[in-house]
Amino acid sequence: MIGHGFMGAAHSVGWRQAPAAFDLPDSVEMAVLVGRNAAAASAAAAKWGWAESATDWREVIARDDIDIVDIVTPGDSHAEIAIAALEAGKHVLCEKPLANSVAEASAMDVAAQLAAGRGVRSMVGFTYRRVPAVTLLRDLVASGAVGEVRQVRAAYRQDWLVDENEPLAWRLQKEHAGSGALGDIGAHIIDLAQFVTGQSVDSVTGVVETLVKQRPLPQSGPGSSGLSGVAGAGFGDVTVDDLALFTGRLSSRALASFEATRFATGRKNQLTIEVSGDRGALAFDLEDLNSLQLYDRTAPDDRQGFTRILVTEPVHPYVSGWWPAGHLLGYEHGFSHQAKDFVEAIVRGEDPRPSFADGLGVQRVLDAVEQSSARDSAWVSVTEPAL
Ligand code: SOE
Repeated sequence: MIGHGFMGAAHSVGWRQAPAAFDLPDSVEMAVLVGRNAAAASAAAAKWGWAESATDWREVIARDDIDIVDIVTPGDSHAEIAIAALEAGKHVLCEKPLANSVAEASAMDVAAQLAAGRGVRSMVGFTYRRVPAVTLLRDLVASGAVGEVRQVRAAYRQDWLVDENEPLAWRLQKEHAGSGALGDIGAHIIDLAQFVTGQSVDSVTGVVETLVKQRPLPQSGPGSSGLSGVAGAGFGDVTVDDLALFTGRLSSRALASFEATRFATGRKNQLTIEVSGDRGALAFDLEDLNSLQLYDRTAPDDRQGFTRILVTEPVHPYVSGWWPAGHLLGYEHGFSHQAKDFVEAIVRGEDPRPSFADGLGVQRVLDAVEQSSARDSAWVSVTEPAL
């Protein structure tokens, strides 16, 4: 695993628990954790259960005893590491967003397709697909539970930038993060909207805004989580968006609204998605992640209303690996489901989803939203070449 910030911790828990919860077709050894700072990497490796630590990712991907490379660094290094690892014959799991630009994501997709021809697999870490209630939502939409999809409403809302003195973490710098709320959390809801409907976002209109243009520089370089830090002397420019509001037209011509914000005061990490169709509706809220709300228009008149499905039963996706019926799962379980699905795909010789092509598709939507915002919110086709 390369990187060891917040996502490194989450992925480590996933890798550690997946073989215990699920009957994987091969063993998983957490071999090496790589970080630039030797002492920090060594401490993280000890804390999260990696056998060794190292500082040079190139040396590690050249090792014969490494089969999988998991990339959890900021977006500015995804393309370089992923392409090198795929060329070295390693299966690659890369954190979202796939890259910082469409050009980088395209190069990664090309490398992934060439590697797939040699039996080398790749996947992008849109982990929320693997929250059982989200997987169930997708399955129910596919089975016709809501009928024809007419509208999707998706929002990912955080508030960690409301304080204007919050320091300039790497997530606020375009050269490291690519974009702000748009790419960091907007990418998740674009992926989810496409995943649960089975449709692509074909065109968008939107606006992105940077509300606080300068922030205190962090005390000792950007913190590794990119989410917090201690303010030091001086100020620097915020070069990414703070919030993004956009509308997408799906391939069926249904409309989807998206809200990605770090300024939703009081909302710490709220992700909601609602799919409305001519037969019913389904709604998911990450703050209540063990359940799903179903509305069935065909139910008798005296029983109309959203009903809560508790997604805690062995029949539900992934749940049978964990606790007896009715016992709850949390944020971290999605990372185990991701590790499980990736290992299974590798051993079965299948290309896992979300693929780098899926990641590139999301990147194109992100790019189109920025283009739309720069053009007074004009509609922009997602396949349109960058300006
Ligand atoms: C920060 O906004 C962040 O950690 C995202 O980068 C993750 O993808 C999301 O799961 C939680 O919030």
